[in-house]
Amino acid sequence: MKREGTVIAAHGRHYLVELDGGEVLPCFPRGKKSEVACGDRAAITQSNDTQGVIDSVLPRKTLLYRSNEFRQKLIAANVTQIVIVVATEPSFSDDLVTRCLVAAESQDIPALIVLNKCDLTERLAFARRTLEPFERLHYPILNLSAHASVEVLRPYLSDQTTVLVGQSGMGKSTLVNALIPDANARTREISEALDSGKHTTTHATLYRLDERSALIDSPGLQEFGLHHLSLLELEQGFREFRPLHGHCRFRNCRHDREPGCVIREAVEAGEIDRNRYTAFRALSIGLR
Ligand SMILES: Nc1nc2c(ncn2[C@@H]2O[C@H](COP(=O)(O)OP(=O)(O)OP(=O)(O)O)[C@@H](O)[C@H]2O)c(=O)[nH]1
Ligand SMILES: [Mg+2]
Ligand SMILES: [Zn+2]
Repeated sequence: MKREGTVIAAHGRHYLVELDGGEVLPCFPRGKKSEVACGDRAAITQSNDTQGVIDSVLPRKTLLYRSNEFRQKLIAANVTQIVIVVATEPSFSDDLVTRCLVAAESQDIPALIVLNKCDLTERLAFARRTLEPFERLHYPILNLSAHASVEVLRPYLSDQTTVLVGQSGMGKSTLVNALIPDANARTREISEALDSGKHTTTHATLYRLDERSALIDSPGLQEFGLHHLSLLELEQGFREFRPLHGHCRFRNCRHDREPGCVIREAVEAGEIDRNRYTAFRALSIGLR
């Protein structure tokens, strides 16, 4: 029987598809290459009561993914919003935050940053300082503690399909459980009890907040390669570069050491954050 549904869990070649109507069916992709992401809409053939085959993925509104020179890894499809989760402890990489933001900007997906574990006050001031450059760029930043209350985040999630991304241990799954009490997302406590590795969440899962809102939990990121972007897309991903676009002396300026580069001038003048510029330079290597 031909059906359609939403991919609510993607684990290697194993998928869970929530059929329109509500029931959940384990599915496998047709063919060897599986390019199906959590959040995808899929056309499936239901083989029997307990299994189906994904015939095709319906056109995506957005696709969030990362890539290195060899391959790409899908994170989530059809999301309308990205929440980058960082925490007071363990410390987080501002470079990774920038990469997540560039990926979001390149797909025109609005992003916000959650600083979690604000109950751990010792490193709170340091974490806030690290986030200042993003605040100056007008990315919304919410301070909260998933252990105390997540209510400041809830209004942002309504009518959205939101994906939580970030490094391992930041508290993404804890946030999911706080927002959706019957989600039962596996958090570090549970994996420590089961003694299973460092990354607690091993695959992306979509949870329903209500009829029109969903939340996707994703595995912790250690790196976020953006090899699939062109130099122009990368540049557009840095929102503070946009007003300067086209103003460098050379039209094909890579904003490295070219004379008359307005981006470099803005860095020297303190108008563009130096760490952001360094991140841009690192990401631009090899891009055309
Ligand atoms: N003190 C404190 N600890 C928290 C808070 N939120 C989460 N934690 C703890 O942080 C640890 C990691 O939480 P997880 O939710 O498993 O982190 P994750 O981001 O899902 O990690 P991965 O699945 O590996 O990507 C757990 O021990 C949580 O209890 C918080 O607000 N305050
Ligand atoms: Mg997790
Ligand atoms: Zn330039």
